[in-house]
Amino acid sequence: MTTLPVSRRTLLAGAAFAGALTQVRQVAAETKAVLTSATPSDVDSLPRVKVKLVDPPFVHEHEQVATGGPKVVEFEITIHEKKIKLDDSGAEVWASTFNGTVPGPLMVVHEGDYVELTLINAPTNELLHNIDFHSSTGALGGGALTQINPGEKTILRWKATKPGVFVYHCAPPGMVAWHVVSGMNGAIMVLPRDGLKGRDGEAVTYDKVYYVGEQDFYVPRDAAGNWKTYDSPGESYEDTVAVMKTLTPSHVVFNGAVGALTGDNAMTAKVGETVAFIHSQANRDTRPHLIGGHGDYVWATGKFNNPPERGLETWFIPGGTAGLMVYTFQQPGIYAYVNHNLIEAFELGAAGHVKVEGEWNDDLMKQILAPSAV
Ligand SMILES: [Cu+2]
Repeated sequence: MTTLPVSRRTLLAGAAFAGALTQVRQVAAETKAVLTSATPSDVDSLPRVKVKLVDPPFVHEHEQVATGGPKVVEFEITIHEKKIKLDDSGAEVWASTFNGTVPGPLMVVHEGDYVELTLINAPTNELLHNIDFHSSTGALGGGALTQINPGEKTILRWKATKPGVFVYHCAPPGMVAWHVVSGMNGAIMVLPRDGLKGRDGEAVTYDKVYYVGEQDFYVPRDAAGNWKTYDSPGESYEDTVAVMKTLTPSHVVFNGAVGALTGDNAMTAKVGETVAFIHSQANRDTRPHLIGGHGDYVWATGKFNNPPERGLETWFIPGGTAGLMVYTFQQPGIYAYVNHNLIEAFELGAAGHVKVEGEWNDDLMKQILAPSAV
């Protein structure tokens, strides 16, 4: 790691925003006092489960219908700042990551469970980080209680009271946008205890689940139009913010890079299998679409107290939101799963593949005449 001058490093750690920081810390202290006094004393007697997180697009093992009562679900995430390659043209970015991946890992709990996250800021990092869970209540989503410098850790517990899929992201005072578009976001799914339900109360279950995290990146170019590269996250800060302010991303990708979910990395399914796709975008609006398929059940804004929409072609997910789509595949083949702003999909990278095996159904589609001369 390049050593930064102290003044620069301090700035990057957020101390230049001392006013805001002090304010946030005060809020944090007050909130902590309230939280402590209001915390039910029986949380300590609840069963505890330790969950090992896995890298997206995969999701850790979980029950769809909860057995037993509420639990304390323990997760551990280490924050790593690392250089990642975005494509084959030399574009790279100093990503800030939860657990080393963009997006961070998907967590799954049930409504009424307590999430207990140990958050570690790796000592090799240079920036202050924290975590804001959209699914939690109070203290800037936990952001005010979790600010940690490199080499520090913190433990946050919050009760999952709202069922749905929700974004989480880093939100350090004064630098929220930069951390989020440096890849520091992920999602959590809070399932209803009795599982997902359709509009008529029917059970909606899935055979497998994938987590697609869409990310906009803003890589600066030099005067000749070549991608600029940097020795540390801090060195890239000013140039990157300048590009961010154009609101024009250089890349819009799934799971951290162009091609992260295509070819050998494609998602897979079988005909007859029901697949849940969780899709998050922490910063920008998006519109997922499965080319050749549909959204059988779609919670576009991801909140399970609302009934799902049925049979959609494309669904809209506002920036700062995670959504869920459930589809039963009916035909084999390679499906493209895209952001249906097709410029973002095919020119900037927001496309993945689902490789589906099984029997072709002629009733649903049949080529009556292969392309031939008139
Ligand atoms: Cu951060």
